[in-house]
Amino acid sequence: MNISLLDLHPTTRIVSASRLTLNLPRPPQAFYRHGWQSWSLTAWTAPVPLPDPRPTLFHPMHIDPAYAGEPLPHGSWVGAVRFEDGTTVLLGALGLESHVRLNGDHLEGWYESGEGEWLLCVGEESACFQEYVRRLETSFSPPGLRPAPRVWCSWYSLYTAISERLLLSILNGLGDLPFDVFQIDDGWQASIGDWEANRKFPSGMAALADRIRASGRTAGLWLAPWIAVPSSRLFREHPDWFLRDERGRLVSAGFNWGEPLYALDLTLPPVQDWLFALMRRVRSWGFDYLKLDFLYAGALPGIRRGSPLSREMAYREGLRLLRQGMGEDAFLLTCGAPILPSLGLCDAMRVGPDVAGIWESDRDAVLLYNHAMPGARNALRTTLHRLWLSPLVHPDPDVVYFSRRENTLTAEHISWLHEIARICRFKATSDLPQWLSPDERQALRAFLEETNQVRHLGNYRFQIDGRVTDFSSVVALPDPPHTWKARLQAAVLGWLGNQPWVLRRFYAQDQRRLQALAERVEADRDREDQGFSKI
Ligand code: 9PG
Repeated sequence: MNISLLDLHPTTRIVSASRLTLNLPRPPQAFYRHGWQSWSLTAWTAPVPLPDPRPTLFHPMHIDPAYAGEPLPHGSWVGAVRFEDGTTVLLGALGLESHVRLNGDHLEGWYESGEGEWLLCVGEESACFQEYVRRLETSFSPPGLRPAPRVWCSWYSLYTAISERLLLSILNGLGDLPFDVFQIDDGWQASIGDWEANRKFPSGMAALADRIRASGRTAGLWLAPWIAVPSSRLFREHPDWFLRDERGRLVSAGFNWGEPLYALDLTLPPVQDWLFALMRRVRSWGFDYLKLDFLYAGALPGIRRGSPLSREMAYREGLRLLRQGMGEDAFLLTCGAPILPSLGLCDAMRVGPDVAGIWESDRDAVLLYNHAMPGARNALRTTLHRLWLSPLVHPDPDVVYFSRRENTLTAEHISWLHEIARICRFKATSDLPQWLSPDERQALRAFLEETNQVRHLGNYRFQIDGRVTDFSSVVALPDPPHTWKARLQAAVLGWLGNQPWVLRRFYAQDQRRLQALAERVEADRDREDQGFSKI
């Protein structure tokens, strides 16, 4: 179907088409590219192709791997263009497996198969996105949103170096700080795929959930239920449960924890039974807040042997099953999650890559042109471009810091993180109580207690409790490497990043660093256990 902008009267229209081309009056000034899953880059960019992020081994974790190598500026489900006078044209699908790209002065949309509905909207940027989210609401009928809890999450201070002993001392150290949820992240499980307590949790997960609940908080737990590493018992016992391609080869879900990742085939009945039982089990341990991660694995391209569902439909049915297993009363935060197929089934969704105690890594941002890697700037950039989702799901911008330990962020960076959490109304931190000075602890308490008045002033400007915060300088993207020297460096780094032995060495190094960190924290604990500052 071919539509000229001049035909767009009124300025909002719904059309059904498998492919659609919108003829623009002239090439636009900027293109809004919407990344596939939580961590994928989402931003207004120049209307030109951008390099795919490197290393390519990470593609399943960072972009929609089905569209790696797409030469034109491209996005998942929705795309928009902006002209010099600020006029925005949005093309947004109301169904799954749909894509938008900019081809000169044509904005093109297509469904991977069959046809579906599209919203076409011309006008002011925020009005167009508001209209889009209003239409999505009808398609994905989300339940009423319950308030987002205030979360203490173990990841961003201890990473995998958690243990029952350390977590209990932290729980104690948090005292009466107003956290609703105490969430245990990666590091408790026997393996990725084997969701049982490891040796560092000798009393078992139910006992720990009991202790958390006894402190008056909801117990939260992280799992990545749809992936496994080859060394896990799950993978060794059930290699036939994993997604394969048309030649019978395992489909890659990326590489992490020093190993390749593989994805479960969610359409297989034994996999479904196993997943349902897993959700029942973690609820029976006492965890009522679940952070389910690496969910993109459920929608990777592959041959699904249980039913002929398309990839995002298989994802959605898989998520529905997890939801049924955990029950409507659990709070579900999805992470690493394809955005549209998750709507209506989760309470909150990570809408950007991971925050980290660094602003931006030159290696990742410039040489690897990867904006999905952990870092405060990457997290802020993508989150800022997904705030329009907020009527349908709580956007989780990831944690904020109050402690300055193990952290190179400036006061301004830290304040931006605080402000985005206020805008999203989703407040979380991983700060260790023993690392907080009395002033920092007081500031954290005030942050958690306050309710905020937020008004969007346009572009990247917000009025929050009477002050104006402008994120304009955050969102810019660096130029892709262009000198021959930078291109060569990028190629070498990209190659190295694709070598499992290199990644294993980095992982081993990281593990040693984390071990040392855990020992330091344990030592602090022993020294300070007697007297946490109580404010
Ligand atoms: C636990 C973490 C935390 C975090 C999640 C997720 O390789 N990667 O691209 C990659 C991206 C994100 C990531 C891990 C690896 O973090 O977002 O909050 O739960 O898993 O492992």
